[in-house]
Amino acid sequence: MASTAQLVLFFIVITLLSTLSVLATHPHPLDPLTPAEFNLVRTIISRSYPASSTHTNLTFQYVGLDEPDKHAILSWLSSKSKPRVPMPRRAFVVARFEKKSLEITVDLSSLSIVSTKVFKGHGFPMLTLDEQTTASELPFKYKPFIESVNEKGLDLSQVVCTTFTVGWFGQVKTDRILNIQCFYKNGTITLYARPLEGITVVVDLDEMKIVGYSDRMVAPVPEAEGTEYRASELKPPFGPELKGSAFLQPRGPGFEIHGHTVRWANWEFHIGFDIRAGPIISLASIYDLEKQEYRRVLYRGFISELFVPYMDPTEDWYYKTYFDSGEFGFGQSASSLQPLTDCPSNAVFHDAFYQSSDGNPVHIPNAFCIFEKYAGDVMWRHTEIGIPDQVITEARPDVSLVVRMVSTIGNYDYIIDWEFKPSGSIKLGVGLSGILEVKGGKYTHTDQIKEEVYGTLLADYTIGINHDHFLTYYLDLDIDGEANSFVKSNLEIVTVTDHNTPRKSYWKVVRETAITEADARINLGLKASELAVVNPNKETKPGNKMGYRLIPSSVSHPLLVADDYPKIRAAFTNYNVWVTPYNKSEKWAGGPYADRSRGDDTLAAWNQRDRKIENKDIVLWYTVGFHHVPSQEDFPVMPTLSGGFELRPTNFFERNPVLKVLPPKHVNLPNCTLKS
Ligand SMILES: *[C@@H]1O[C@H](CO)[C@@H](O)[C@H](O)[C@H]1NC(C)=O
Ligand SMILES: *[C@@H]1O[C@H](CO)[C@@H](O)[C@H](O)[C@H]1NC(C)=O
Ligand SMILES: *[C@@H]1O[C@H](CO)[C@@H](O)[C@H](O)[C@H]1NC(C)=O
Ligand SMILES: [Cu+2]
Repeated sequence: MASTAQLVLFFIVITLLSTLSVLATHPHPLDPLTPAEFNLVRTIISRSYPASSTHTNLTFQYVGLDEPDKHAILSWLSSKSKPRVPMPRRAFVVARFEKKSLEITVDLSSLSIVSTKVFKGHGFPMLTLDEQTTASELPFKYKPFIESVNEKGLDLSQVVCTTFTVGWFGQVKTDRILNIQCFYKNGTITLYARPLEGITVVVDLDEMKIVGYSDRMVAPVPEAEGTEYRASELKPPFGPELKGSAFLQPRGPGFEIHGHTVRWANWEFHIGFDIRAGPIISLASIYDLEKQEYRRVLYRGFISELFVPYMDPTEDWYYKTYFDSGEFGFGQSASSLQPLTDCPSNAVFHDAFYQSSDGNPVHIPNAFCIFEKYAGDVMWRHTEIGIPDQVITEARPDVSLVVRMVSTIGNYDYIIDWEFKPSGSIKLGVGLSGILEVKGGKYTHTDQIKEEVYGTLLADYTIGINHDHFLTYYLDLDIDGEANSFVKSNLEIVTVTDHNTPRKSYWKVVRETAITEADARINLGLKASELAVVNPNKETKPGNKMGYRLIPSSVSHPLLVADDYPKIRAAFTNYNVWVTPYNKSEKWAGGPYADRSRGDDTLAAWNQRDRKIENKDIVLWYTVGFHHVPSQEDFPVMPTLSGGFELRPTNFFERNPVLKVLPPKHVNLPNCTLKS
C-alpha cells in the first residue's frame, strides 16, 4: 500500500506533467481547455470541495477558458519572440454546491483557486446533461406517473421522458426546477411526435426529486405511423434520386490547420469551443495584397444566446420559452458530424471537449468540420461587348471556406456555419432542421377545430405549435484596430427644387455616427440604411473610412407585449442590432445565469447605461430571427430552413481584393470531356 506522502508526491508529479504537456502542445492563449486541463480543474477544486457520500457533491455546471484580457492577447500576438512564450492559463467555473452557484476561477499554472464568489443574483447556471438525464429517469420510480401510464393502457417500457426549462413568470422566489414531459415510442424513434400531452412532472434539481405532478391528459397519443425518417426503415417508392455531389481538389485542400488556427487563401483565424457558446471564432484577419499584411476584422465572435418562445399560453405549454444556449448549452449539445452528409467529402473534422457534472472531460468527436465550398457560384464576372469586333469575358468561381457545427437541442438541430470568402466577406449561416415540438390534440381535420390550437394540424392528433427562433450573435469587430465607430448610412429622399432638371427626386446618403449606445439600437426594415462598423482613424487613399457592413437577412421582431415575462427576460431581442463598448464580462446577451432569469442582467439592461461608443473598442450584437408557423412539410423531420447575415468590407480595401485571383487551371477529370 502506498503511503499518503507517496500519493501526494505522485499527484504532484502527475499534475506537473500534465501542466507541462498542456503548455507544450497548446501555445495559443485562446485555445479551449484541453482534457488535461479539465482534469486539473477538477483535481484542484476537489481539494477544497471533496466528494462525500453523506452530503451532495459539488457539480460542475460550466467550465470554460477564462480568456486573458484582450490587451494582453494583442500584445502577445505582436510579440516578436518566436515561438511565443505561452500565456498563463485560467479556467472559469460555475459550480453548484449546497444550493448555491459558485463562481470559481482556477489558475492552471499555479494549480490553485484564485477566487471563489457566491452568485447572489437571480437565475441559475446552465443545466448539465447528466442532471437532465438523472431527472428524466425520476418519473419511472414515481407511483402517480406509473399509474397514469398504466391507466391509459400504455406500456411503461415504451415511454421516454425529457427535460424542459420552465422560465420565469413573476415568482418572487424561484427554485432550481425543471419540467419533464414524456413521449411514447412504441413503433417510432420520432419520440417528439408522440407526446403524452398533459402529463407534467416537476423536478427540483438541487434536491433531485419530484416536487410536482399533474395529469391533464385528454387527447390521444398521436400515431406512430408516418413519423419514420430513417432510410433503412422507410418503404419504397424512394426519390427524388440525387446523383451525389463532389468538389474535387486534385491538388489537395487549400487550408492549413495549426493547433486551432486555420489559414486559408487570404484568411487566418482561430477556432475555439465553449460548452455554452459552441464555436468561437477569434482573431479573424485578412491578408491585404496591396498592403502586404494581415489586417484584423474580428476579434471574437460567437452565438451568445438563442431564444425560442412557443406561442401557446395553456397550462402545459405556456412556460416553453427556452434560452437554448444559456440553459442547455449550445456547445454541450454539439452533435458529432457525419462525413459525406453533414459535411462534404473534402471536409476535415475537429473534436471538442467539455466537462461533465463531475468535472471529467467529455469528448465530442467530429464536433466541427472545415471545408472549402464551391457551389457553382460566381465570385465576379464581366462580359464586354461594347468594343467593336471583340468580346471579352472574365469570370472567377466563388470558392469559400466553411467552419460548421451542428447543435442538437432536444428536438431541434441548428446548423451553424461561419463562411469566409476571399472577397473579405464573412457569412454567418443558420440552418434549422430536426423534429418539431408538437402537441397532442383530438383533431384529425382542420374542419373539426373550433377553438384556438396555437399552431398547425400536421397529422392526426398532431399540432405543430407556432414559435420563434432568435439567435443573438456577439461580434467584437476590430476593423483594422480596436478603436471603431458604428455608422448608420441612411438613404434619404431628396426633393429636387431646381427646375433645371426634369428629375423631381433622388436619394442621398446621410451618415450618422452613433455616439452612445442609444444611437445604435436598431430595428431593421423600417428605414433604408446601411450599417457599418468603421475605423474612424483609418482611411483609404481617396479618404473613405475603412469599415465592414452588416448585411442582414432573416430579420424578425418579437411579437409579445412588453410586460410578458419571456419578453422581459429576452429583452435583448427587442432590437435587431445593438452596439456596446467592449467589456470582458458582458458576453451572454441573456445574462450569465439564463435559467429562470428575470431579465435584470441582459444586454438590454447593460445597454441602459447608454455608454459612449464612438471611436472605442465596440461589440456589435445582431439577432437572426425566424417566426415559425409549422407546415406539413416540416413533419416528420424538417427540411432545413436557412437564414443568416453577412459582414462585408466597405472601403476596407483600396479596390476589389479578388481582382487578381487567377482563373483555376484546367483539371483533367476522369470520364469527363469539356465541350467548348
Ligand atoms: C459524491 O461523489 C462520490 C465519488 O464520486 C460518490 O461516491 C458519492 O456517492 C457522491 N455523493 C453523493 C451524495 O451522491
Ligand atoms: C404498440 O404498437 C403496436 C403496433 O406497432 C400495437 O399493436 C400495440 O397495441 C402498441 N402497444 C401499446 C401498449 O400501445
Ligand atoms: C462591465 O460589465 C459589468 C456587467 O455589466 C459591469 O458590472 C461592470 O461595471 C462593467 N465594467 C466596466 C469597466 O464598465
Ligand atoms: Cu422552428
